Amino acid sequence: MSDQERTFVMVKPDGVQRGLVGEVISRLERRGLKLVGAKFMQIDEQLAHEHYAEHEDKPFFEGLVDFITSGPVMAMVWEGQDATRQVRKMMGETDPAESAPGTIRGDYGLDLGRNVIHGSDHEDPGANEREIALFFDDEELVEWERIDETWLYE
Ligand code: DAT
Ligand code: MG
Repeated sequence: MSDQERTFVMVKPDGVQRGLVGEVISRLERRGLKLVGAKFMQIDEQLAHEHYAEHEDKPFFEGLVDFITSGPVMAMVWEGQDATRQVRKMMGETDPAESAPGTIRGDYGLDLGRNVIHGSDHEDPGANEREIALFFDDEELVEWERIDETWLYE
């Protein structure tokens, strides 16, 4: 059970509208990742700006904020070995059109601005912890053991 970490994952408004919340959760569960927090919510303007602060100066920023606040999202925290990087691999590339079949974006998206899922950036150290803290209070996260943990980890 080394390298256990938590990562922030969100089914975006397009994924929610298209009924993909269960599909995303199933894939992460089956992989062996553990759900430790979940919140079905609507993101307001301020939270959207904080969450996407790194993109503030990009030309697509306004459209991104409009999109992420346009409907409910499923915000979640998932835990597991190397969780941040593994979730990113399961997501595919930022652009669904460049994402391999078998990845979430490669299976469920076609357009860069409608890419179904957010996951913390594994190349940005601390991004996972920052995003978790932005969306969840400590007491909203649950510590528990999956019954199959001894079969998931050597
Ligand atoms: P990722 O979501 O893969 O971490 P990112 O952090 O670079 O990608 O960008 C955040 C989101 O912004 C991304 O999911 C979709 C949108 N986006 C990124 N680049 C874009 C672009 N060139 N045009 C339009 N939207 C873009
Ligand atoms: Mg990112």
